[in-house]
Amino acid sequence: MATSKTDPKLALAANGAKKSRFYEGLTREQLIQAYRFMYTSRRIDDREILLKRQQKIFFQMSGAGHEAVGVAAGLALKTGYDWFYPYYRDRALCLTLGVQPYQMFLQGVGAADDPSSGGRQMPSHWSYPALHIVTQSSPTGSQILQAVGCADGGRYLSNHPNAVQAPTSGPPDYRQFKTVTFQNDEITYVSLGEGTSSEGEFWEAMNTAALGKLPVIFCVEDNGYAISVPVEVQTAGGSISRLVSGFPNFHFEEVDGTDPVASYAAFRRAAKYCRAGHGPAFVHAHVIRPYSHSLSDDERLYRPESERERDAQRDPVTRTQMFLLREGILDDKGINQLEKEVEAELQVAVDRALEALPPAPESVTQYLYSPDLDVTSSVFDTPAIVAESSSDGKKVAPKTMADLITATLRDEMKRDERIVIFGEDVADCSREEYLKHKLVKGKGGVFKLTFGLQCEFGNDRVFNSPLAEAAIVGRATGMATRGLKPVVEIQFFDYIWPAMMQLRDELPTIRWRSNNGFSAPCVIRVAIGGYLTGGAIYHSQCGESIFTHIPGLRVVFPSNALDAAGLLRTAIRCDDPVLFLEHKRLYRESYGRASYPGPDYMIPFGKAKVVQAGTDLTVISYGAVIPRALQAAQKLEREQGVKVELIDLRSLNPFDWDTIAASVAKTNRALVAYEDTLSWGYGAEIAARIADQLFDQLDAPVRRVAAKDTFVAYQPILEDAILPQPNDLYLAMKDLASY
Ligand SMILES: Cc1ncc(C[n+]2csc(CCOP(=O)(O)OP(=O)(O)O)c2C)c(N)n1
Ligand SMILES: [Mg+2]
Repeated sequence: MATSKTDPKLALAANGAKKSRFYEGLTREQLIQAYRFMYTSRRIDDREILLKRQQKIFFQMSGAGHEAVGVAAGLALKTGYDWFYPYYRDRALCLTLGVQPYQMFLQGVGAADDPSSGGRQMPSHWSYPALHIVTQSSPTGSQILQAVGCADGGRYLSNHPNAVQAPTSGPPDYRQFKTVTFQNDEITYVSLGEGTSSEGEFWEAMNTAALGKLPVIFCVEDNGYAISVPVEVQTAGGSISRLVSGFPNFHFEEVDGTDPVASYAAFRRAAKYCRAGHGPAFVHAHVIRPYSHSLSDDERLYRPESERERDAQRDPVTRTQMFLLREGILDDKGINQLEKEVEAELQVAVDRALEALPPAPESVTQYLYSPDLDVTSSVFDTPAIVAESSSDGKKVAPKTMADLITATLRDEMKRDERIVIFGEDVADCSREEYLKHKLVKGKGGVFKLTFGLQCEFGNDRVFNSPLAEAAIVGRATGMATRGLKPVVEIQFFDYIWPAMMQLRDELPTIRWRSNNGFSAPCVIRVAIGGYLTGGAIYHSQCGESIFTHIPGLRVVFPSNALDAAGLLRTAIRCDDPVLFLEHKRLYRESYGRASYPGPDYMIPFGKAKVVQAGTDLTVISYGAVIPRALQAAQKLEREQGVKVELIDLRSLNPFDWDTIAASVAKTNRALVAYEDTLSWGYGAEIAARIADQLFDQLDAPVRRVAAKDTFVAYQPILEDAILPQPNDLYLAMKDLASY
């Protein structure tokens, strides 16, 4: 661990005048340029504030007080080479990296031509692909894990340079739609406020970066407040530097972030450390916040004038101007000239931006999903090629869903070097020497679905993650942004919730919010569901509707081995993020076993399977309810001659409306059956659509069978009473058929 601390009293005054004329390696021209960026940044804020008051823009977030540290980071790092996850106060950084003021004003007015989001995101939510500035969101802190994943992705590519290549022949896949680049000594920069360092994801990111010695610069821009909450109430002991100082493998800097020269020196040292491959760096920059939190906040309500005046003494723009004068780098005339040029440039930029056209209302759903590769298309409809007998001539026994998922993962990993698998316990054995000396067999997941993959593909392609679900998904998102295909595992659906911020506000939004500037197609495999006889409340949950409710996220839920293989391959090859729900009870069920359908078998999403054709009643279901519904339907036919058409949706978003509609047109009766709690569930939406769009075809009300609106209990008698059983399905079918 290396630590460097610059006296917060500041290098600006002491440095240039007495020590050297090199200003920590910055030339006079660079210092003038730095001031220009800082002044421009401040004046853009001032302009935006005016525009907001005139109701010409709709939101304003200022970078005031944070200019020096931003410019310093921009000068020390390389634009279009390193990667940047800058938070909303990093206007000066973005200017230094090459964003034009005009582009910032386009964002303010929400113009169609706004290169960061096409009018979809608030101003100061940066996204500029060519500059490697990755799309940013509003939740504070959710960028940090992605930055770690980005660094991880860069390092992986550096170790697997062939993975960059995309196939030029064969079936299309996601690799053909993204240019993937890396540099062997690249750095990922991520910034946040000191308030945000209280978020759990920050600590998960620090831990992951330290564990992997990843080249990430964490920059905490500490302005002493998170809206109205002062740092001593936010951070135990009042200093984030103190709290993080125990993380191994880090280089630490604490610096006056209102001093561009000292900040530059800190970033230079941090960058050197990271580029050399020693590990991550932490830059704690003390800055000020002269313009309240945002235009919706008036800091005079919680900060006395005396405190605000004290801050004003450290204003980075004024101080840098004084410094340039004192050092004789610019005189009054030079300063005036520079400021006049900036004002003129901004005037032109504002005038142009105010004339820019807004986006077309019809475009609102564009780029929720890949515009290049349609996951419902026939590209993903490939035949199963089954070997009837093995190489020794023996007939091949049908395989379980677990077997076929493993086989699919294995074949896809062989085909595509960009696939990495991580999650809790997914590796065979993290202590590789045990495997090497054959002391252990290896684990490969709590359900053993990844067994053998680490041994076959190596521990940089299949590895255990820390026990941190947000880190699993956030890191995967960052890696996928770089072009890798993480296929990660959430051990139990019941524990997916720490990742909810990443799954709701990040992963599915990336393509849409960046107007197709970025995408993160990865696969999240999740063991889901009950019927376990003792699974209880925390090993039995469903809850798929929470995720089908999220635009931008594909959700699939196979009920048998063959579908699991075909859908998983599609999930891996497609260009959208996919939540792949694997029912634990079905993993090794005798129902639905199948022979391996070969290394290219795929099923398009949004295509249901008619499990059993019928004429009297349509049952729409998926997952572990399918075998139960089939049992009930067969009994009903045996006993009453009622012919049920059973539809297995297989994929929940998108879902196959055409098959439902055609079936209901034939049977005139519909029952929706699912394992999750009845109310507000996935089936409610299907039922509502049938009632709305097929009303004329119906001879009976649309019914639902689902779990009781409670948690799943441990005692099997209770579990049976809670989850939908074959008999519940039978009774509902019988009742509806005779309605
Ligand atoms: C997860 C989350 N919680 C709350 C908010 C609302 N919010 C926006 S900025 C902010 C304060 C952030 O303070 P800090 O991290 O110190 O950054 P600063 O704005 O001071 O630069 C809050 C609470 C949010 N955007 N995201
Ligand atoms: Mg703050």
